[in-house]
Parts: sequence; structure tokens; C-alpha cells
Amino acid sequence: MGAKNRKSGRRRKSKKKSILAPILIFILLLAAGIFLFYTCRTQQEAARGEGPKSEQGGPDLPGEPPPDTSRPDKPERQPEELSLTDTIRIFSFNIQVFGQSKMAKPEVVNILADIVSRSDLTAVQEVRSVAIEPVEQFMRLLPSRYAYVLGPREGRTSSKEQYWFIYNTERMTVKDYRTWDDPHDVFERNPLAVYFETAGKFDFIVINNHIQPSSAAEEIAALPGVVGYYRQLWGEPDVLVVGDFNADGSYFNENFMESIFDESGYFSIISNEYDTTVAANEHTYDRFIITLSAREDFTGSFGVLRFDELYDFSRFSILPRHVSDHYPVWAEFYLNMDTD
Ligand SMILES: [Ca+2]
Ligand SMILES: [Ca+2]
Ligand SMILES: [Ca+2]
Ligand SMILES: [Ca+2]
Repeated sequence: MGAKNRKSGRRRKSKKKSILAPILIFILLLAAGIFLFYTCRTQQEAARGEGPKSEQGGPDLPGEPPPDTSRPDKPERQPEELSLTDTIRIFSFNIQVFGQSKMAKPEVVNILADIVSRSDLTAVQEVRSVAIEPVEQFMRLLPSRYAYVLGPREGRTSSKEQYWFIYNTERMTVKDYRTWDDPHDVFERNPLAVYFETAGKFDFIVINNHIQPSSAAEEIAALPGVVGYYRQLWGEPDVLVVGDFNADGSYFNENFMESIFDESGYFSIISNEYDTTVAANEHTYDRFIITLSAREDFTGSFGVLRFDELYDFSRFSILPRHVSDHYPVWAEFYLNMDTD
């Protein structure tokens, strides 16, 4: 009797076991699922959290290392097989008094963001805002491949400006950057130079300028010295000198450009005949000049970006002059033709 009971008891137990086993497996699988879900989420959040912090250039102080402007939230791209015909477009754009009030005009901001998105690098002049927020807000409107370098506030009076480089991280990285020391105090706004390395062979320096109209002759004449300094500092002969030079009209006799940037050292992409102003005058205020070693890298494509013709302003409540008083000037470069 006793043995029988024990037997049936065991049988009951094993029946219980056979019900418990799938439940236990189910619970284990559920627990594993929840664990995996949270682990993945935490990793994604950590990656997202790092992104915005490191994408800020921040005010640059001379001698400080360049900011880490890469975006760690993007998977690392495999080195691309770049062909000889792969190119980048570089813009120079006086964006006209950039700050909070400009960022408060959505139609203006949308056009500005679209213009910058057409480039791989835009050298911007006239960031006027004291606060960093308008710059950060604008960056958030661009595709995530863009990062930036923002120079220090420059100017002798309370009206100061910053140079701003917005670049495509899938095409280039920043090797170094430095504001011109200006030992003889020639410049109202000391030029900012950035040394870029591309995904191809092309490496180059861009010097960003906003020449003071009232001393345009002195400042422009000093630029070849600035070019020479950076060429030697970084051992890089390819230099693009860009910006709003105010190099025309009543500010400057543009016929002097040829002797300052003479043919033995420079090639002028945006030359005296181009109109870079939105206003009815035909002044060549904005310039794009390259050193001769960068001619091998220049594709021959360039222009003045007439945004008043590119967008249908009849659909907007704004006029072209609300976007800026300057058109961007641009030039295109090969990524793989560079020999120096
Ligand atoms: Ca080079
Ligand atoms: Ca002209
Ligand atoms: Ca004009
Ligand atoms: Ca070159």
C-alpha cells in the first residue's frame, strides 16, 4: 500500500514537472528578451547622448586643440573607393547678421539650410549672435552629416562677428584650425584658417575673411602674408582664400586684386566681373582665390549661387534680401587629384 502511494505520489510530481517545464522556459525566454531589449536601448541612448555634446565646435581659443567634431552616433563608414571624378563643393557665404532674429524667420532659415546642404563645406561670415543657441539650432536643421568649427568673436568695437565653417563629415575632417595672430593689428576681424583632410587625397587650408570696408586696401594687401604663414605652419601648399572682401565699389579699387594675388602664386576663381550682391549694384565683394598648387584640384566648375533665381520667392512672404545681402560664391574640387 505504502509503496503504491509513494509511486502514485511520484507520478503526480512528474506530471507537475511536465507542466512546470514549459512555463519555466517561457519565463526564462521572457526575462532574456526584456534584458536584451533594455541593453540595446541603453547602448543607443548612450550613443545618442554623446553625439550632441561632441559636435559643438565651441569658441576656439588660440593654441587649443581642434574640437572633436565627428559624430559618434553614426556608424563608422568604411573607407570609400573614391574615383578620380569624385568632387566636393565649397561655398563662401556672408549670411548677414546671423543670430536670434534671423533664426526666428522660418522661411529665411529653411532657405539658408537648403543652401548650406548643397555644399560639402560652407565658410560663413557674419555670425553676430553672442549666444551659441542660434548656431546650434541651425545645425539641428541640417542633415546629421554636418559638423562645424566656430571661431572666436572678432572685432574692435562691441559689434563682433564669428567665422563659421560647416562641413560634411562624410567627406572631410578637421586636422587643425587657428585664428590669425595679427601681430601688426591690421585686421578688424582676424582671419580664421582651418586645415581640412578629405576622404580622398585632397588636403587643403581654407582662410575665411570678412574684410573691413573702411580699411579694405590694407587688409586685402596683408592677405598673401597670412597665406604664407599658414602654408609654412602646416606644410600644406593648397590654400583657398575666401570670404566677403568688400573688394569693389567705393571700398576698394578691384583692379588692385591682380597685383596683390598675382599670377605667379594665385588663381582667382571669382574675378572682378562677377556680381555677388543681392542689391541692384554689380559689385564683386565676395571672392574665391586659390594658390596655384590647388589648380590641379579645381574642377573648373564654380559660380555665384543666385538664390533669388533658385527659389520661387513669389510663394514666400519674404524677399531674397531677407535671406542675405550677399550671394554665396562656390567652387568644386576633385577629391583624388592632389599631389601635394
Ligand atoms: Ca594638398
Ligand atoms: Ca567687380
Ligand atoms: Ca547685385
Ligand atoms: Ca594640390
